[in-house]
Amino acid sequence: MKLMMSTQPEVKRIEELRSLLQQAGYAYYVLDAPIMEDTVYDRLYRELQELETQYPELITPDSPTQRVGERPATHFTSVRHNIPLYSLENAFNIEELQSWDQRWRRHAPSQYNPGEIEYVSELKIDGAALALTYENGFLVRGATRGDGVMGEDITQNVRTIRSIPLRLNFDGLDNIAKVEIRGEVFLPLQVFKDINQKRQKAGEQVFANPRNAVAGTLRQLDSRIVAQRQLDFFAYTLHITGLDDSSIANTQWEALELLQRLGFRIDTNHKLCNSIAEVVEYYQYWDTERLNSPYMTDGVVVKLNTFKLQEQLGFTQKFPRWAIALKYPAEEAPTRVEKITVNVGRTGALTPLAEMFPVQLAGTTVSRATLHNSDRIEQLDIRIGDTVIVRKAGEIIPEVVRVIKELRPADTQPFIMPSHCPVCGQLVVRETGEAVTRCVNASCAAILKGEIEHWVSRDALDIKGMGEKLVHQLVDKGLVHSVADLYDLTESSLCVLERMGQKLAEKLVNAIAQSKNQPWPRVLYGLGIRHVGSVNAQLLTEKFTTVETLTAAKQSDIEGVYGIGFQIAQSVHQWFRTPANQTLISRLQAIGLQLANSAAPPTIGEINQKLAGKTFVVTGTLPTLKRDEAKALIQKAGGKVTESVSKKTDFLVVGADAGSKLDKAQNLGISQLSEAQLLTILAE
Ligand code: 0OX
Repeated sequence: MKLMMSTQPEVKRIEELRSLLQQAGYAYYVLDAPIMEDTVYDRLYRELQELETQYPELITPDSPTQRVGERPATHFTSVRHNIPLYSLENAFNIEELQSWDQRWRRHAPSQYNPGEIEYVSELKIDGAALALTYENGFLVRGATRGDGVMGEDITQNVRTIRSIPLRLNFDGLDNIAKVEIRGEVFLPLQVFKDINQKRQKAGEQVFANPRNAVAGTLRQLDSRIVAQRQLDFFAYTLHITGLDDSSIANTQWEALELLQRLGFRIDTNHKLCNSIAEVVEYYQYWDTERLNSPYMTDGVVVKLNTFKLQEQLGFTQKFPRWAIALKYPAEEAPTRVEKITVNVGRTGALTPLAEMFPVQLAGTTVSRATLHNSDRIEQLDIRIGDTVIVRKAGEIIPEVVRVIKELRPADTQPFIMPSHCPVCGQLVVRETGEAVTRCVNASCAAILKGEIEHWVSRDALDIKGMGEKLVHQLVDKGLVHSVADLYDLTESSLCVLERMGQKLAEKLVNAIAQSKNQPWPRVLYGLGIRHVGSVNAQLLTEKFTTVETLTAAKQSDIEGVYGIGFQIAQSVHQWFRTPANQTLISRLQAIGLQLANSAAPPTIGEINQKLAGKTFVVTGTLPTLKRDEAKALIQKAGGKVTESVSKKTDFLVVGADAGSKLDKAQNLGISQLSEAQLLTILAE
């Protein structure tokens, strides 16, 4: 890349792009009210990236392109918190909440009128606490709680969280030299579910709950992986240094408002309560309502509202006296294990499942729970016939927490992992040092079904209409013995299946044929190589742009890819060394699947001339662009911009409060475009 000296227009354009992207990111991730389409965002982002590559001296730490680090960290350093991060005292029932309310009053100065106390009730988000330091408005540090005194510096990972501003919105607040913001990092339940689904498909261990997934993600050394996980953040408190912050916020209520002004997301379900009875009402309301929430909550945090009172009360050894967490009871229930069955997954792993007498938990009926592997069964000492406690919270897979040994009947049966695969009958293998027992028969129907389900799944070849039932039928009827056989299916061969009409068969054959256009990273992911999820597939295909180069690669070459560790490299290398897999690749190649990256997408320069020959007039106040910015975008794309509307005008770009130009354009029947439409055309 040839580096050049920047000139005024480039400086201006870079600033313009940054501001646009920051506004769009804020609207999307904090306000949850997008102002531009993804394609437009991507296009503007790419333009900024290209300009910054040309003029690296213009890169600033708050640029939206600077969220993901260049290279993985080797370790995290320990950092001392300027102000300790206290944890919260827990109350497990309303009596304990009331007793806290009595207790803090004994420490309060006498001028407080007991009847005039305000509490702020907040939902207790189940994630990980995070301390963010901003200096002169810029994010300089993100640290975990650790033991409350020392935490870990995870700034590189924190920067990838899109709802955390890299620069504060200092509208009228620019005298804040240093501020520490605290809050909770969490994973929305849907994202958590998707991550686990992908991990399961990639043969990786699933996270037990969103909190573990957050903790595991924040500890990732590779910030590119963190960026993929879509962590989110709610701020709940702030400490300003070097300024009498009481002038800005005197109460927790005002602090939450201030955090929003500074550009943070807060959980807006908080409520100002005037009595403990109101707090209890809030707690009871959210006990059921929280089941509809898109993120996990495990209680209510109650805080005394005024900072003055908080200061006067101070802290005990461990907790603030002015706050408490009132927890919801965990969703647990006793039931009986009726039998233990064994499921065989795509990777051949045998997973024992407890089949239980159905119980109601977290609003659903639970009759099955994973027991993970035989070690886990041994640890918990579960026997068929035992009464056990099962737990389920939100979307989490139910799990057996413990056995109630006191209730164990005399005739319980221990579980013995089968020596042969329950599906194909072949001997199973448990390698030394591994917890998992596997079927290693490559033509086992269970493995084959899993492989095909994975191949057709949304993130892989995305073959619409190929559900689990259909895949099972195809394998059971012997129509498909490998993913490559899908491409030999015809309408007539499909018509032998149950409930398969001519129309549906035709649709499926088309969908299968369409999948030949799916790009190389998806195909690689679809192969279902252990440890190769969609992120790793993307990373690998960036370096190995063809299947030939990946097949020929040494294990050390694969390990040399940014983000790919020893275990993944070994798995990929072995996969391509296996003769049966090489045969599969040859067949897929002959079928015409994309086993190489196609030419790079056109650059901005190449697609720029799309408005050539068209004349535009811009009028009114546009939602995000200044009129000059819109004009510059049009001109850059080859369009001509004039000041007045005439018969020669092709399009009028209209914003709010447009005046006579709009009237004239309407009279002349000239097409009108909103800003969003213009940006879409530019991005298409
Ligand atoms: C939460 C949460 C945690 C501030 C000082 C002591 C506790 N998990 O949602 N902590 C706090 O407050 C801190 N608020 C919350 N909402």
